[in-house]
Amino acid sequence: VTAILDVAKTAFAKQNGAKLQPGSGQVSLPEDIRGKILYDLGSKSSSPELAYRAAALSVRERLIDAFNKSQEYWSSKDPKFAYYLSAEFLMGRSLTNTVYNLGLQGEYGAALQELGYSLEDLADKEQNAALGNGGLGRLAACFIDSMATLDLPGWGYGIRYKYGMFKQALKDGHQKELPDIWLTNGNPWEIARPEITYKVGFYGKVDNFKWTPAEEVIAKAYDNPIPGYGTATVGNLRLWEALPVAELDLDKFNEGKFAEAVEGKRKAEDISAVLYPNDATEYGKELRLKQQVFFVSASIQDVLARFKTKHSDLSELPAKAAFQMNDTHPTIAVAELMRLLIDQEGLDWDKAWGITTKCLAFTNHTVMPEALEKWPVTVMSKLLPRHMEIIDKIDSIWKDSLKEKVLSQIKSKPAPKKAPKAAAKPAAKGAKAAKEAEEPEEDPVEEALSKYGIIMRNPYNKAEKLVNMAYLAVVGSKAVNGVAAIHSEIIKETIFKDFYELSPDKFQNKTNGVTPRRWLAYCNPQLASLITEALGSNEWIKHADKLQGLKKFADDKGFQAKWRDIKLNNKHRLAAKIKDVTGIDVPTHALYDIQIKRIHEYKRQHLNAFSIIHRYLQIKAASKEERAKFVPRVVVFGGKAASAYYMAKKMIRLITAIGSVVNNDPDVGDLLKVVFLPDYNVSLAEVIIPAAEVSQHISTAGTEASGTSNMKFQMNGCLIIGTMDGANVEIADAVGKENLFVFGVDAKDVTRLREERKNFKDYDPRWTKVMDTLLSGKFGDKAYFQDVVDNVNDMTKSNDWFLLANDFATYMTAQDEIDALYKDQDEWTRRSILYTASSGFFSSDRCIAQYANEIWDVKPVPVPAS
Ligand code: Z15
Repeated sequence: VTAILDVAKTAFAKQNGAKLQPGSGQVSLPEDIRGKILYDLGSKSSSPELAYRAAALSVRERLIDAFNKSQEYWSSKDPKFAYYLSAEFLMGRSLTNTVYNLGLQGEYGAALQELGYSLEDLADKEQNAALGNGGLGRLAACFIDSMATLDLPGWGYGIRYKYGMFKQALKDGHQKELPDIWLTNGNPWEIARPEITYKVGFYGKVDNFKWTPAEEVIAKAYDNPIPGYGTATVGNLRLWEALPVAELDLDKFNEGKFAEAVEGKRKAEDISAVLYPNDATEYGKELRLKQQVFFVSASIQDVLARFKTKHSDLSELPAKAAFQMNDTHPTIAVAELMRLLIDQEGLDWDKAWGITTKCLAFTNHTVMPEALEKWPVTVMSKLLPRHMEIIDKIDSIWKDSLKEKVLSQIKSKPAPKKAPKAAAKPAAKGAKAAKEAEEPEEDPVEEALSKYGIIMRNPYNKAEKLVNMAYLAVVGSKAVNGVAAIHSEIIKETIFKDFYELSPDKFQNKTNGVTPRRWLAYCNPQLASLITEALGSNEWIKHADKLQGLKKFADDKGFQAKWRDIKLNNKHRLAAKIKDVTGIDVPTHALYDIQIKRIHEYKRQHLNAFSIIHRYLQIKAASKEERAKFVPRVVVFGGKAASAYYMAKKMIRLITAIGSVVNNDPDVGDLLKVVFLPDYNVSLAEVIIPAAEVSQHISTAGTEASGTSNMKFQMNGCLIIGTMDGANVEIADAVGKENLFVFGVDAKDVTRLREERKNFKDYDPRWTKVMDTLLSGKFGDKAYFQDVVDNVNDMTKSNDWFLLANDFATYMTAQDEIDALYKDQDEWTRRSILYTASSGFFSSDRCIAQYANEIWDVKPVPVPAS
């Protein structure tokens, strides 16, 4: 068959003139690209945009060849696969990554040069695939890169959003959201699979365990090949698009009601239309739950369908498939796998439960209560009546299994005397009091069991019941993990304490990682060359531990000078970018200080902003001679605020307001520049991170699960100012804590401090000055910033939940240490080299190898070359 196809291909190509295959030596690469411009894009002239698309189409063919080989090979070997279920994959651009991973940079570089272009210039024309919000989505992208690189049979599964993460513009210093229309010119990196479709149902009735959905949609597959580095393996990211079962309602159409005739189509397509732009904040909308079931159901159906082409006994499923649930978003998988096994495959409950709990694993990414999804039972029963029935049963069997334990606990402890409720709350009035009075007295066993309940009462509205998705995931999974050592400890002590005590062995840690390909080798090519030269090989790109070998160069003055030169070149590149998008001139001799991440109170960009105000006041107060001693700084911010996040949007305005005063004050000049780069995304990060000299990871201890940009900065030799939070703790262990600028309270003290703050009086005078300046109107509309200040500075209105005032003094000390150290460029550079040298642990290759060994039990199956 292959031979016939080859003959047919060549015959067709000959007829077609330009369609000769580049790999076959029949046509040169520049000719191939020219042919694509002419025949695929239909243009007789070229432009960078057209050349990008033509080059991408050319690369696509080679990628597909390798992809088909890999998938056929894996299929023939039938190994166990890992399936990474994630509502988000923040891929960024693909051209450079694909060309480099396939080892084609030489060929394509030369071909494009012949056509008058460079790969780098064309790469810039590609739209970012922004199908994710931030850390969680980018982590999923790094993970599938590592799976392919490690030859691990595995696929990602997610949603092909028509509109990804919104584009951020600044209007008068305020965030403005614009739609991300990324598919208009087509997407050369995907392969549509019209023949791979599944139905997903919603609403309707359950009659004697049989569900008849009232609405159905089609999930259509799109494959996105994921090339590994230094291997023939090409993995897959399969994304689902929602389509109507019928294009048109013919009855309505024939009645002449054309708008109504397409109503159903629009409703179906809505499901994969937009990414919810919330990072670790509330969702709560029915459409969001619909998206979740939509992609989870299609993915599991797809896996079962493939499994059944080779096996008939479903009890073998756990030996062939591991599903990793990325946060609570895909956790409806617990109920959906049960439903498919029972309702479609005819298994009994116990057998289905045995299989489900061996196949699924769950990663938690946050302890922030607003991000731990809890769906009202009313919403779930309406949209997913059969799933709700299954969850009810899981919950009751689960609690039954704990009854004896709870009973013995009750017997061993004297029952606490209950004060009569009405008398104990003299102040309770009106509706609230009525509700509490109506509350039925709980049976003590039921009450003791309630803390384990998957179905729980809404603590703010006791009449409402909620499905706690994280608890459903914990009960339905064989393993539960956090994403950094400290975070994995915290979840065992807080949100999952009761579950941890019941099954301690279920709980694991998998410290996050990032791909050293995109985040060092490709985004920082000069540093990559220097590293390869120093280490004598480029093996570090695949074995990041080898970066350790740089340690012996840390004190080498000649090496330090080369290292610094490259940083300076990268700063020039960033300065040009800043000039290009904001018009601001920033000096390249200044210290580049960066904070890029989603805007959130817990990440405390406003703490950074307050310290800038302090710095500004210091400069203003200084004499000419004193000013000469200041270390010039460029402070760069980037990040999006969730559209409905009021305070985050004010934080952006705070930064831009400070920038417009500081950047235009002649007293300040080059000593301080404050830049907010709009529309922070993956490709902007690839320019910013290599140029960074210090980066800020300053969340209130205990709030940032891990952070992953901290690892990217570390890899690129950027020093870190940070709290003992998330992966900062492990980075400090690796680099040596004394080489970071560490400040702030410890996670274990946070709860106590929040309590104590009710009487907080101990304000640092610098802090008070900053607050006064903000309220003086120095940075524009003082009324606008009143509630920003109130939130952190007025204990009668708020209790400074994220402890900014509390951490301010130690933060300022750490800032002073930065300035002092920057004056000693040799020591600064020595540390910078040490950061990169000790970043190997934070490769996603290490992280994914741990998932594969410690959770999935998936083994590498290397695809033979050619
Ligand atoms: C998100 O980006 C993260 C957690 C979430 O629960 C959601 Cl909904 C989105 C982030 C964490 O905030 C960050 O600390 C972590 O590094 C990242 O996930 C990847 O684990």
